[in-house]
Amino acid sequence: MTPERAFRFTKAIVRTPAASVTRGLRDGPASNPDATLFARQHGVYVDALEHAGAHVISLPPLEQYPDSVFVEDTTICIKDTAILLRPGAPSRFGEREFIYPALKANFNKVVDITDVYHHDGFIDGGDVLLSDNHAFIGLSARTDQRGLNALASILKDHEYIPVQVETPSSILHFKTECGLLDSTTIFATRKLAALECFKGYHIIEVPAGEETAANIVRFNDTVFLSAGFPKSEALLRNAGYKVTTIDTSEPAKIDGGLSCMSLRF
Ligand code: CIR
Repeated sequence: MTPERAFRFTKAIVRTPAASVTRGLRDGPASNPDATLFARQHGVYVDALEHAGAHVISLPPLEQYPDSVFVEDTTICIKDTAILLRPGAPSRFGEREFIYPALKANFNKVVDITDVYHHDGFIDGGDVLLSDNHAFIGLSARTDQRGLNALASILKDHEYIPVQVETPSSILHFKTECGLLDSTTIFATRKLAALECFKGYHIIEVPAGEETAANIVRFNDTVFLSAGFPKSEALLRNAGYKVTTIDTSEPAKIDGGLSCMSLRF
């Protein structure tokens, strides 16, 4: 197993937000995102990935899929292998076929999770947190037991130890409230930390009231943090991390954050 494989990357795949992003799925009654501002924030995100060392592969917008900017939910990337998932929201299922060509072009091997036990379960990438050794997979409204089992069986072949977690029902995706800071440290809300699933890891708890900050991205030496969370920013900087803040006000209106807007490998 390659040390630091969970955050040493050279490439990222993103998809330009479509104008239809204003109709993205959301849990609550949040107002529609502003498509122009969303695109601007997405541009800043792409620049930050490049600055952190990514060669960014940018895919064209898909108007028929308002949530397709959130590419993370379609795929798990592990070195030279991509695992094509079965997203759990009916309106997003078709995103699979549009990410597939980019996976074929950029990975040595693409495994379609559908082929594992010919299963018909569901799983979103937002429910999967990979460290160097563990694959934490959260059951959620988008990820069921069959989807989880299929992914776990594939990941075992890539030297990951699967850890099944019950995501509290108030949380959309497991990673909505946690993220990897380094090989042994996880940033997690109190609610997720209380599940005691991160045994053996050091947890830095997201300051109360800043739970939305939990969805970070570690890319090489940089930790991306959503802007507007001063306690989290100070906490991470004081812990020695190099932090870049990015405004995610528009993705947040449709339950999106930082990790969901890219595939990193
Ligand atoms: C959805 O509900 O599917 C999108 N509006 C948000 C997806 C966010 N994805 C993620 O956190 N991995």
